[in-house]
Amino acid sequence: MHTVYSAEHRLRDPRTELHGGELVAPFECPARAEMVLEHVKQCALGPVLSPQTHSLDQILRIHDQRYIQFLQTCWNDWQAAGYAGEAIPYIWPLQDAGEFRSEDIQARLGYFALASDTAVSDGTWQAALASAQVALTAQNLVASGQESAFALCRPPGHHATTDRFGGYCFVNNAAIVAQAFLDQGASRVAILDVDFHHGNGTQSIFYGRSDVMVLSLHGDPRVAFPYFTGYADETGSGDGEGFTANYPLPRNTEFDQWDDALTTALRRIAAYAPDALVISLGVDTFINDPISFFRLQSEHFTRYGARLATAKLPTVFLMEGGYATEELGLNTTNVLRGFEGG
Ligand code: B3N
Ligand code: ZN
Repeated sequence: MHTVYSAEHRLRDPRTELHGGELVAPFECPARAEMVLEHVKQCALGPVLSPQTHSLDQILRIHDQRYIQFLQTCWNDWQAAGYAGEAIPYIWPLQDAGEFRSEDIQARLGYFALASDTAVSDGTWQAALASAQVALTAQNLVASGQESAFALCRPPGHHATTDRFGGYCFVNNAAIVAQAFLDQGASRVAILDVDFHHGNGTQSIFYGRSDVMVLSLHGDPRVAFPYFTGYADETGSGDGEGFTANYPLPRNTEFDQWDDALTTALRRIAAYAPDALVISLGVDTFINDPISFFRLQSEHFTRYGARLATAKLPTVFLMEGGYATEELGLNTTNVLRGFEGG
């Protein structure tokens, strides 16, 4: 399997994350992608390619222009305002406040942020753009005939909505890849999100559409980020009714229970008969992940990788979360090698 990787991910290196009322060292850090790359090379998964340049238009198929402009200028505007720390929002519009009317960087930060965990720092936009280029290059490989490809995206994407960042995500790589398949002639695309956290951004982007089915296995949002979405009764709306599926799972979920949910999701995908499959691959389902609460062990990642291959679909894997840095590379490559049959 080809891997697409860009060293530009290192430009996203914030000093701070707001957690529990303290500024802590971010869990989502450059060492993550480097560990995965090291394992990709060590296990000889296949060639490692640099991304091609794709037009910003492909990102604008998913994200609002004003939001992208905000990401492009946020750090400069924040610095120009004279703040000493990194850009973290502290005020949000009330739900009934309508369009915000202030252009102050504080107002724009609050408007375009879905949470305050994720600081905007120098290089964030460049890294997020490179992450999307990595994703689109992997999509191109699969669209051109490769059975599968791995986009070693960093920062991740699945929490980003059309116009909100948060949960360590800025640009929704899975949505951009799915849209690229459709724009190149696919009729239906399935996105299966196996990250520990609900992919709220991906869900919201396609909630009213039937040409992209979004399925997500994740920690019960009653007790896990992002809290407000990911419930089993969220099934899509309008034309999209029946094309969203959520499988929330409780604390201490073991592999067998997780795998039962995967079986159900794979049946839904088979019935949908998509032209391509996009996997939002987070490995924060691992037992030792520092911010999650499932109990998958390293060998389970190999087993479910093999199960994903039974869908027999052109497949793009996109890196999402996973914070047990030591085992991150092994768990990720276990999925990919499992998919390839060992
Ligand atoms: O949920 C958390 C969080 C939970 C537990 C933590 N411990 C025990 C140190 C720390 C943080 N934070 C909110 C931001 C989480 C963003 C999730 C990103 C992700 O992987 N999405 O897939
Ligand atoms: Zn996650």
